[in-house]
Amino acid sequence: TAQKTIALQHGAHGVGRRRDAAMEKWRAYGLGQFVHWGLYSIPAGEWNGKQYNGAAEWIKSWKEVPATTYDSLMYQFNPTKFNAESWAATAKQMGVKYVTITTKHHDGFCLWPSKYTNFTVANSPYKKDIIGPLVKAYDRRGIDVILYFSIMDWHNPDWRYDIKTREDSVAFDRFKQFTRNQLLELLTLYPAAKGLWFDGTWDKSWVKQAAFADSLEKEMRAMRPGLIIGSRFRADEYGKRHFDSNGNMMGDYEQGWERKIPEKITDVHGNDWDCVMTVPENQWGYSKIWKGHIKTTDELLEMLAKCVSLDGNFVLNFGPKPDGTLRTEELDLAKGIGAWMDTNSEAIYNGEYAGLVKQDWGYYVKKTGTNKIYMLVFNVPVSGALNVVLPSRTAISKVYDLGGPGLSYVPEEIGTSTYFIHLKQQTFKRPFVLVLETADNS
Ligand code: JFZ
Repeated sequence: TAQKTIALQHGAHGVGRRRDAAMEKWRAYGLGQFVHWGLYSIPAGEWNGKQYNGAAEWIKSWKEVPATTYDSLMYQFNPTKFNAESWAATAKQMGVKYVTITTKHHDGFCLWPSKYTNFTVANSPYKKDIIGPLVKAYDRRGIDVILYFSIMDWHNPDWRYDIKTREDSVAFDRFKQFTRNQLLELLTLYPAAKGLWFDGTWDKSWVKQAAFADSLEKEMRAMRPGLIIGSRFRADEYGKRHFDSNGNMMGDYEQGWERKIPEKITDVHGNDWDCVMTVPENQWGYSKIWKGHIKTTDELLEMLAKCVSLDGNFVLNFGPKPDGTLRTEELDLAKGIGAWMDTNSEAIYNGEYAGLVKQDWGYYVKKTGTNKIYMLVFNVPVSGALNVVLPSRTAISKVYDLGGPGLSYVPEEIGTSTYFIHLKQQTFKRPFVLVLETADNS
């Protein structure tokens, strides 16, 4: 059924994937890192001995926490063990290709010395810029940096959740200028940053700013050709977010896959997307106690495989401690993922949806321009036989394991372009990758 298209001034400005070099590079990343760091790492999910039930980075919003007491945590922010190079080295070893760093979360505290507010690192005992050294350290290692920025700002007195009075509107106009100033400041200070990751854009006050947000987005893009902005920045003039009133995505990639992964390729509508994921259920900032299920290396690898197999990137969150170091659990996961990537990253970088019928053993990934199909195997059947169904007239010419030089298989053709790959008799303790080299046999 044909939908009527309505004229929009502030909807999507392009339909379909961006094909410039910056976005092609983003699409090929596969694996990324998220970093949530700010004043909230100091209380770490606890206030006066009581456990906060929500996410640690939201603790300021808890009724137990007086706003001014929270804001005075600035005078305790002194991460003497912070070393940008060592964070970047961990990320590099893990195999990530991009990192998204919180420059300012909802609490409004800036990890860079913004000249538009006093609520920044410059006025903490630490005094120094955090963002600059991180951008430099990651960029130097070939890891692209994206700046996370929360529009919602609990510290700025001009922030409003909605605009109901004349006074609200005057205050929010000041807030819009403040937001613009900070964003242009970030782009000016950190020319190496490749994109902006927006958050805190769901309140009515901001949703009503279609014209302002649209023009600000244009201004930022003009300032930084190739700049990457997700779908969580602005709404159209009817207040539609992510997708405009005609159903077209606003921004360069879909930012709605938060702690969830699509099931099938049609769920992503041909758009670029990434999934951001926490290690425990829902903690982004450092939380002393991790309640509930803690994801393991192999579970995270399976999520990575699934994302790449459906044309997305997978981004794992880290919540550094107030002293500037990473917690052991996260360091261990980084190491585990990195060790697997050392062997298997060929199946992740540049990986794409393979267009094959999904099988129960795991996920297919292909690479355009090659004759290779990767099988990322997470569930080995008791029979040891992995089923592969290729398009008709496609034959397998070679099968080998990325992890075992010389470990190859002779597939059994059980039907037209349908095969069993009989695994050698052994127990499989870790996920592995088989490469299928294909040939046209028409
Ligand atoms: C937001 C933040 O509130 C949170 O603290 C964290 O920074 C996370 C990455 O982003 O939380 C959200 C935002 C959007 C959704 C869920 C949580 N969403 O669209 O489902």
